[in-house]
Amino acid sequence: MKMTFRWYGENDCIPLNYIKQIQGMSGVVTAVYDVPVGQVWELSRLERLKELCDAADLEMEVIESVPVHEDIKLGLPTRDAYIEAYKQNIINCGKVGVKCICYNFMPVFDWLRTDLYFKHKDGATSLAYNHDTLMKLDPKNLRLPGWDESYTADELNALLDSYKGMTHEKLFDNLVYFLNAIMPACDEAGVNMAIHPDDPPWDMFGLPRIICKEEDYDRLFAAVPNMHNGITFCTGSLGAGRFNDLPKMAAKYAKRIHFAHLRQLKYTSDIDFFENGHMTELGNVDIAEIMKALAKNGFEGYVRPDHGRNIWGEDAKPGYGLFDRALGATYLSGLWEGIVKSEKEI
Ligand code: DNO
Repeated sequence: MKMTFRWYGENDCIPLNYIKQIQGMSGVVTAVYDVPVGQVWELSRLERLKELCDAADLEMEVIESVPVHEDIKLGLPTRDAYIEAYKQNIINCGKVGVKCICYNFMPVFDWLRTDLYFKHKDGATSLAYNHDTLMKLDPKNLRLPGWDESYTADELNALLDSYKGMTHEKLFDNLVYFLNAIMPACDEAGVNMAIHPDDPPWDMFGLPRIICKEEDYDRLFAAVPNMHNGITFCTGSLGAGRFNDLPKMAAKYAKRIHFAHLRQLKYTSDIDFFENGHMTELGNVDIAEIMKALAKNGFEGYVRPDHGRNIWGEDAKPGYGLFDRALGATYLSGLWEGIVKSEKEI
């Protein structure tokens, strides 16, 4: 297991040396953020990021994300050119020592939340999800931080229209087509692909979502068995689905889990939730059992503390402050050390 921390590049207000000061931190998870989706990232841009990480004595072995162009998800004739660009990105990432690329295959929208500043009694804030509130929103006017914000309202409308008639089966076929096409580049570059689950794991605004539950992974690995085809095991996304048994899934797929996002959430109804500090007792995700399942089943991937609360007056990007993610990282490293040591003693 390697503990990592998401870093939004040179514009991130959290400096690399602060990240290095978190005990047990091996490296950062980052990306080139200002190149439009579907284009090749210049090697020099990756080299620049790598130099900064080297200077801070942090590894840069995980990229989150290389986004997938919507034409690939839609299966349009133009997809092949975008796939070629994606392959070049994989090769370029490999050249600077990247070992794992996180991506998702959610149509149009990435993660969805209705409150970025949900207030806790102790003054902390965190992200929250309320289904009824979301259903009342107009998808054509939605914006959340961290998404691709480059669409104009007209472009977003046109994109939503182009998904009319898209089924789960077609979307899955388009994912398999994409993965089969890029696997040779992954083999050549020694890079693992780690698909992020749909967040939350159910259909949204009539758009199909296909990476939500155990059977979805079974189907994915049956279709593309190459071990470079793997998972970003996001406990917050999968955990929002009451139907998912996370420790069971972590054990079953431990060797396919190239990257784990460990995050806590607390249910407030059958479907709603808010995010919380990482400890197991603070929510419905059994972080301790998940770590145990990973450790016992040969997990060798990267971990990062996901979405923290905003605490101690920090004015941070929602979910991505320094303080609570640093606490999360040390909690997770402590759990891991305890599990590994007790395993050796048995
Ligand atoms: C949210 C993140 C996601 C994730 C992408 C991966 O905080 O976990 O935005 O980076 O879905 O492609």
